[in-house]
Amino acid sequence: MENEQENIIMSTEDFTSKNWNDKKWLWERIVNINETEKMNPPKFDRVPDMADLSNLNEPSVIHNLKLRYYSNMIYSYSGLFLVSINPYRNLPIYNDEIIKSYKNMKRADMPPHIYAISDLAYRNLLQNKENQSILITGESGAGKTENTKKVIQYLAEIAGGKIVVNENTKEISSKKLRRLSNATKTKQFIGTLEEQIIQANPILEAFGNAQTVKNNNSSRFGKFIRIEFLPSGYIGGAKIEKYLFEKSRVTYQTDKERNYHIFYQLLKGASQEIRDVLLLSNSLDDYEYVKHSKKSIEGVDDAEEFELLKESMLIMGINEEQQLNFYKIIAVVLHLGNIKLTSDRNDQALLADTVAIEKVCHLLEISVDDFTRGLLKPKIKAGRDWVTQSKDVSQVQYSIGAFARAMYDRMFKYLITCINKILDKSNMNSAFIGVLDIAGFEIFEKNSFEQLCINYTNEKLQQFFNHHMFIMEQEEYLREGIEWKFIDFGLDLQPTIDIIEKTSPIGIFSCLDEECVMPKATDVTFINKLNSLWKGKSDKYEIPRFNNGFILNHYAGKVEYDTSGWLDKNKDPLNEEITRMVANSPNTFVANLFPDYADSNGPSSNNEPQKFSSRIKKGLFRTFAQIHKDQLIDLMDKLNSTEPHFVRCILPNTEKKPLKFNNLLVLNQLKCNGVLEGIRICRAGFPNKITFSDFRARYEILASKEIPKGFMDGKKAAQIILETINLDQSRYRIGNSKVYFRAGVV
Ligand code: AOV
Ligand code: MG
Repeated sequence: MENEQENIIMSTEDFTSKNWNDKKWLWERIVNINETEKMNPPKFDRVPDMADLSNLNEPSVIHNLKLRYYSNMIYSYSGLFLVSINPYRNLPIYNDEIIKSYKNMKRADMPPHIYAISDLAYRNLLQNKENQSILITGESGAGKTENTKKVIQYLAEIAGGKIVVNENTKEISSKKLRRLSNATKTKQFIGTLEEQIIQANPILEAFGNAQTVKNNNSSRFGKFIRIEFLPSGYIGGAKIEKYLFEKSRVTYQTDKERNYHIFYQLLKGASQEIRDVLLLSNSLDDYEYVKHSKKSIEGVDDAEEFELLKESMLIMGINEEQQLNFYKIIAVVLHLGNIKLTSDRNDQALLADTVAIEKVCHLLEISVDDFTRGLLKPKIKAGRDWVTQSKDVSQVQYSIGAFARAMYDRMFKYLITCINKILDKSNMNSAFIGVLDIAGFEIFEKNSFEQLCINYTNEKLQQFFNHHMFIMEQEEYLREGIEWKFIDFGLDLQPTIDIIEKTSPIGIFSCLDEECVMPKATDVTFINKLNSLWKGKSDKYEIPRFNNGFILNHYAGKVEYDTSGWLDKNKDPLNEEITRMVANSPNTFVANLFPDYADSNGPSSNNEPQKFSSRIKKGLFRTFAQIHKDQLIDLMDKLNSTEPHFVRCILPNTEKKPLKFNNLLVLNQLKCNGVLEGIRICRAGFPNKITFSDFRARYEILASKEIPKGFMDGKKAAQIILETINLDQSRYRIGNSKVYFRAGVV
């Protein structure tokens, strides 16, 4: 019988002989019964916690998630953490009433929700006096940023409302603040702290998010938002830390993607008055840095978004005059993109016309002549003398691009500094809940340095998760003297991480940094060196058959990286002469973006300007790879000092459509991000733990007769209580300091 079944495997011939009207064969497949997995009885359909499934296997987890998804239950528990599946439509599950219903509730008493995790973090913060973190991960488009906003909304609602930020707003309650239209009428409106914390997000998204193939509102930077709490439990302040910002998008996007939202918002939404000041037209087609991109996003009105942005800025306390400074940088970038060059007979670059450069210099308040000269023929030191260097068109094009990217990058950083100045009321006694929202793992047709940095970050976080879930948990059992056989889940991601970040043997980042200071190095010498270092040394590293680059085996899949342009991307060197001019502009906003260049060094002074390599040596310049690696180390330290809560976001389909659930796509994500193993350890282990003193305080009443008056140590008391209530011995363990329970017992 079994053999018979195995023989019925569809061959290609079968396709031609099929009756095309009978489509059944398209989805019906006959399999050996021994290769199938056990189903759960229907009473388990839609269980909120997958750890409760009696038959735990991949198909049943998928089946359950899918049933829940189609019933609008996008959140589920998977043992110790929350799984969230992007609904791609607005569900009525995020209002004030629902927030109230989660306050102070036990996890088991309410349906799974991001609010439940937020509440747990808040309660733990108050009870255990320990900083908390909520780590939201998942692929690009899976819903990290949306969930991050919900966490902040929840915390602002349950722990806000008592702080008055500004003298002027003392009499205004946080509810009244919702009348945003007033904000624009009075033009001086400043929100309460909670309102400001919430409004920081639309500002950050306007400048730091963009449409990509994967996500119409893709975060091109990572952020760790710390919400600070006073001992009273009320919100005392907030701080935003930024990681990894994709500045290359400012000057280049594919035709299926867009530049940062703010470019479109400003060009489509700015008033004539602002346009006049910024010398801008209202046509995207007039600007090189946006005209090749997609122009609009389905369902998004950029002009309307611009109005909302201005309101958020006002609530934040950034007035219209200050806003204009930021918009000015956007305009400068747009005009920079329009500078047209031609070559003279000696292949040296010349301006084709002066319109764009005049606009740039007018806005930056610097001399057009100096700027033009500095751009086309920068002076450099050769031996003891200053010589004028001639540049060809592509070299000048590069320095214009690098300058535009640096302007935008520094402006974004400064914007976050401004927001932090307003939100950060650091208090010695405060504790925090940090919410981490980074750019998710991504694989495009072409993957470059940006993707490596993003995927490396995701790999580190996944490793943090694996370590926390699988290693630390088991180490704790051993430490507590609980009988336990160590399970190796085979999820150590260190080999891939090492290839990227190790300095000895030299990893990708170090190799790139070394090449960046070699006089004659190119992208080709870099990849050759890297391949010679890693070829055949690790099964995580492969060499592609075509293209210059390498293949790296990440936790979420193999990615082929194309290494062309990496040397430039890693250092993105600036034309120091023009940068220095800007740093010395009388326009203080502009000048302050480049404080590190604001010295008088240059051909006109006696001091030498610093060459790129000497800037690196003096620590004045750090490569992109170095900065990113150091930031990540810092982030990991921070996370390690908190109690983490994990939220795994899942992408249901790649078409950005509601009510479409692609089984294989979901399964692959569950495998990669450790959801399935997470359930396994949760069921094999003892995920719920209570210290002896807590346990006694809560449950002593169950054994009041058995526990004698007078002193008795916690362990003994716990033992007596557990024996008295006759709890099956397989369902708990008594450690050295805590009682451990199997899932669902408590
Ligand atoms: P991401 O943060 O995980 O990707 P987002 O949070 O930006 O993904 O989600 C992508 C889009 O999916 C959003 O713009 C919404 O349209 C929709 N969406 C996600 N979650 C929800 C939800 N809970 N309710 C309704 N719609 C939702 V990236 O930042 O690309 O890695 O870099
Ligand atoms: Mg995002």
